[in-house]
Amino acid sequence: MTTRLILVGGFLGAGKTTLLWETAQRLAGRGLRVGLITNDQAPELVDTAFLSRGDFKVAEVDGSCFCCNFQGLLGAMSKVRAEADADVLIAEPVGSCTDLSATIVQPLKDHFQQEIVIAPLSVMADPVRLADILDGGTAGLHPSAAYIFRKQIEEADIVVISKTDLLASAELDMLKTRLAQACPDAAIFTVSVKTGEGLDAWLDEVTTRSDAGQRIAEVDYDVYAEGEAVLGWLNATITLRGEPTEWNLFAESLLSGLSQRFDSMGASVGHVKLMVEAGDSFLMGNLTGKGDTLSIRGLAVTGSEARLTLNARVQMSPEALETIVREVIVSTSQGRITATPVVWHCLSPGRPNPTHRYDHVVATKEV
Ligand SMILES: Nc1nc2c(ncn2[C@@H]2O[C@H](COP(=O)(O)OP(=O)(O)O)[C@@H](O)[C@H]2O)c(=O)[nH]1
Ligand SMILES: [Mg+2]
Repeated sequence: MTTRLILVGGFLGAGKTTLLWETAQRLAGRGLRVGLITNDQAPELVDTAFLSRGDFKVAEVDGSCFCCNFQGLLGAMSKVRAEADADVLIAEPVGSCTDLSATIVQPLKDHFQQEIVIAPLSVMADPVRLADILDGGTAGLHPSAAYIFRKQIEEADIVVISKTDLLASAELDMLKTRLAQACPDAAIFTVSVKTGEGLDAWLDEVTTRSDAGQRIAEVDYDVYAEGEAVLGWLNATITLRGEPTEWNLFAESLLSGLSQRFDSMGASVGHVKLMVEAGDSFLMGNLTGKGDTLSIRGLAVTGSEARLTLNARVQMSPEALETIVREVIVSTSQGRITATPVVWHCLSPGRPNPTHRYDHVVATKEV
């Protein structure tokens, strides 16, 4: 039996996990069995915790990106394939990762085409960041992180402009035209998971096409490594206990406290996301840039105990990030809640060192 693999890349905060969730539901609605694969530099991933709340099997590759841990990706694929008896696997690589065509798609085509049909490499792009990058800007990112963003777009078989509900239709048309000029060989799709716009059209494409990895980008690994290394990376799980608390207000105050600190330092936010789980209810909080990107979804019931999972990727040293997160948790708790870290990982991503890197496009076999 062959399984279809849909890889959804794109920069931190582009909307990948949100798309994975919605796509999994829609594919299940089409009668397909779906497995999901998440990826991060460290365990305790909000994405995994969130996706695991659905009815789908989820495997996490952590400790390194897919490209640098190709065996880990293969292991996760076979695990979730077996557990879910999956027709379709959807995998989300780390948002600061690029060169996936050379390091993942080509080796998979070379060795596993009998078992795995690979959908065209989809790369999601937040429309606000994309517009600035196409203008030659850095979208508020470090220049080397903006380089990663550009390389992700350059290698894509399909560029998916996300969050189209944030744009007026004339703005979206203009963005598509500019993107088509910049990437003449890529297919361009637009989606909003919020409104459902464009989702089925993209889904039809990635469930029928199998010409993945049509091009390989030239990537300067020194710049790529710098773009990742400038980010402090924190994954933590924290138990919150104390006086009865409205967790939605707590989460909002925590994120806005963090955002104020980062913005006042001029520190560029790749992505800060959190999940608060209280009993059976949970909420998700996100920052994908400055304070105006703060969003809270879902509802965690008021109570005196909750579990907080927090992931932050912000341009500063891991030590500085750790200090700020600790301080803001304490100030948000106002002496009424005791925050006890259960797991705490703080790091700066190491130099990418892919298991494989192909310098040529492997032909797709007829299936
Ligand atoms: N307005 C809007 N926001 C979205 C949409 N899709 C995702 N988001 C938000 O974008 C942020 C980042 O989403 P996430 O899926 O975690 O991004 P990832 O880092 O690429 O996996 C979250 O605040 C989401 O709620 C969309 O279609 N419209
Ligand atoms: Mg994600």
